[in-house]
Amino acid sequence: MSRRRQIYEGKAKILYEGPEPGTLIQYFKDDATAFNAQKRGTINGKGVINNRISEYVFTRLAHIGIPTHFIRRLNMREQLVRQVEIVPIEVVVRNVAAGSISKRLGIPEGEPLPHTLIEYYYKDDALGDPMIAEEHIACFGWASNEEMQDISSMAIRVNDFLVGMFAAINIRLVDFKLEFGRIWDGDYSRVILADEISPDGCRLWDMVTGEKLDKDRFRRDLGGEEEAYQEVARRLGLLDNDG
Ligand code: U5P
Repeated sequence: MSRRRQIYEGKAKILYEGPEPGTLIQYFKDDATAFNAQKRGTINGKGVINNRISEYVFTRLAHIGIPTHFIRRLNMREQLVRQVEIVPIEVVVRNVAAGSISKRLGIPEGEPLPHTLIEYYYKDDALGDPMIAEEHIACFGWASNEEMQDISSMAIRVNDFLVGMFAAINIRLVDFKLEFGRIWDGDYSRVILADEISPDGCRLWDMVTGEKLDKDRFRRDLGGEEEAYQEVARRLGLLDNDG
C-alpha cells in the first residue's frame, strides 16, 4: 500500500491526505478516551462500527439537505471526506438531562429538558474544552454571526431528524455533539457538518429498559461497550443477518 501523508491524529481518528485536492481520508480507530484523555482504553471493533454508523447517519442527513463533509466509505475503517477548516467549537444538543449538565446544574439524569438546548464548548484539549457562550464566539472571532446562525439551525434540524430516526428503533437520543467545518470557494466560505456521528459522541438509551448504548458504558466502567455499539448498528440494519 502506498504511504499516505498523515495530516492529523486525534483520540479516535486519524486524518490522511486524500486522493484528490480538497479531500481527506478519515480513519476510525478502536481507541477510546474519556475525561479529556485521562481515561484511555480500546473498544474492540469500535472503529469499524463507527465508520459504518457515521456513514449511514451522514447519508441520511444529506438526504434531508444537511451539507456534510462525507463523500463515501472506502473500506471497513476509512471514509473519504471533504477537507474543511474545522470551526473550533463543539456543539452539544441536549433533549434530556445527563452527564455534565446534570452535574453542573443538579438536574437529575433522565429528566426531559423543557426544550432542546444547544451548548457550545471551545475545542481546546489543554483547556479541557470549556463551555462558552455565543458572546465568546463573537468576541474572539471563532465563528461569524452568520456562521452561528447556520450552525444552530443545522444543529436543530439534525436533532429533529435524529430523534425520530432513533425513536423508530426504540432508542432515545438524549444528547450528542456535532462539529462543523468551513469550505472555501474563492473568498466565500460556508459551514458544513464534519467529524462523525456515532455512539462515541451521542447518548443513546434503550427506550424500554433505559440501557445505555453509547460511550458512557466506557466512561462509567459499565462493561459491554462492544455489544452496545453493535446493538445500535444492528437496530439501524447495518450488520449482516448473522451479526
Ligand atoms: N461529547 C463528545 N465529546 C466531548 C464532550 C461531549 O462527544 O468532548 C458528547 C457526549 O458523548 C454527550 C454530549 O453525548 O456530548 C454531552 O456530553 P457532556 O457535556 O454531558 O459530557
